[in-house]
Amino acid sequence: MGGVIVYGSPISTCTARVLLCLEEVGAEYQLVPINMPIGEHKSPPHLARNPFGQIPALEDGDLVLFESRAISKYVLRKYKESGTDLLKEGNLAESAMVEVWLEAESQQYNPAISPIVYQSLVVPKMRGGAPDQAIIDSSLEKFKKVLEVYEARLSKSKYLAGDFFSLADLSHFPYTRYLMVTPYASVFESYPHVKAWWEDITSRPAFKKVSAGMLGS
Ligand code: GS8
Repeated sequence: MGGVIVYGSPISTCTARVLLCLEEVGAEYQLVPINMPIGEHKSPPHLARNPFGQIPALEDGDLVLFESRAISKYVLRKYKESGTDLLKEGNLAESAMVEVWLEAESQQYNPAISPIVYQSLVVPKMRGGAPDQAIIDSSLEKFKKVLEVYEARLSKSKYLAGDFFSLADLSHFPYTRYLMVTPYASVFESYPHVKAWWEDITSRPAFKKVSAGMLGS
């Protein structure tokens, strides 16, 4: 089988980010499952791919990459001939806006949303524990402040970086997809432009395909 190799798991948020990029550009790829419950991500062969012992990693011949956002950019650049341009690198201002909202995703949105998902989904379903409501509540407050900024932005442009779909939008998918199967999905109801944006991006075929491999489908 040709194409690039992704080491990860279809249920993992960061793996899903990379799979979405591969699906968007229509690339040929192979997903090699890493069995996290038995600690395969900390095994020497995987540590050789990702020294932090995390998933995903991507292998393309001799090139081995980790960090899902960096892998995503590599995939989009490698397959730019596909005609799917999610980085807008031919335009200085547009590509800068893609970077701005990609940073907003990793530095603002992700730190606020991920504890909500972890506490209300991962802890009860995968760790057999009870969610810490104090963490959920404080993260929800933080997340609502982030959503106010997103609501203002999305009332001015259809997508985050401008009136074009980009990696910045795509990158928000994995954690938001899991928020939507928690009791806190209704938080989007108070932000109509954010809700419309979410409905738009989740109607893309690549999103439907990757979503089907995640938990709670
Ligand atoms: C984070 C990877 C990560 O947290 C990236 O690739 O974007 N910044 C990195 N991976 C998680 C699975 S969530 O998709 C992981 O491997 N966790 C196991 C661990 O940290 O031991």
